[in-house]
Amino acid sequence: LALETSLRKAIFKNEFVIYYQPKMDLGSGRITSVEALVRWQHPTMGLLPPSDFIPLAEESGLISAIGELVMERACRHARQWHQQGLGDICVSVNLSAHQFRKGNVAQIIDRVLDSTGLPAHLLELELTESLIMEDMDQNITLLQELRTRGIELALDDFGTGYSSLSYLKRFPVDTLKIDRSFIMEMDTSPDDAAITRAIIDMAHSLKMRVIAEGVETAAHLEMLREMGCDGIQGFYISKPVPETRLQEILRDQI
Ligand code: G
Ligand code: G
Ligand code: MN
Ligand code: NA
Repeated sequence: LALETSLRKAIFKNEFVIYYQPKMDLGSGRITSVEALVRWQHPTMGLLPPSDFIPLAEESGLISAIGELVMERACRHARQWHQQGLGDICVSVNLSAHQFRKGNVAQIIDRVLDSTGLPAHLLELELTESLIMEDMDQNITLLQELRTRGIELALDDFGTGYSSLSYLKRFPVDTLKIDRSFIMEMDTSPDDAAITRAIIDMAHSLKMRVIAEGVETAAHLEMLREMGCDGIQGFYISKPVPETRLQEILRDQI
């Protein structure tokens, strides 16, 4: 309860900091998008990772307010990178089921895009299968509506959920993100390599882009390139970094 009280205070004072993890497009070798990952700059405990407070935020419903702050700030940053000549960098924001349940997520996104001036195609939402499945028909309608605005949609942690592949073709998403559990041992596990290759081929058959998470070595990168993967994210490219560091990374590739 003490933590929930201080989390409420943190929202009021906006003590959240966003780190960004670059994603590299394998066709061009360039960073074309980044994932926003929230941290809590706690007044006494230091910089807290999401695992320390996101579960409580989900449980208490405070995740909706935090998610809105994250989206607002991430879109503002992406707009600034554009204005600073750092390129058309797409920013990805993780959404939780609670934000969908509230029913006003489209209005919030519209307001954020409007107030920050970020073009819709430079915002990507990362969703999980379980989030979409929670109220599938209603959520698919909502996602289609967001997509017509030009917002990008990605299915996060793909391969770890329980949803049937027959649902996948109904999900209106642009990109699949292969969960890092398949990537991290793909160079020693033929099974993981086979699953990864199958996901890539299936995504392409469904006209989706596919990116791999948890890429930690050059060997992973080369295997994924050979398999036709479109993009990669992971420590081999960069760990999540503060916004000022991201600016340097983007400046270095101009
Ligand atoms: O690097 P990392 O420890 O930052 O992230 C851990 C997890 O926390 C990620 O897998 C992501 O799903 C979750 N997460 C990070 N930022 C956010 C956020 O802004 N909103 C939500 N709902 N989840 C987030
Ligand atoms: O939203 P998601 O759960 O996918 O968030 C990404 C999480 O994965 C973050 O916690 C981030 O720090 C972590 N991560 C990103 N790249 C790597 C990587 O190459 N290896 C490992 N072990 N974790 C990673
Ligand atoms: Mn994610
Ligand atoms: Na993931």
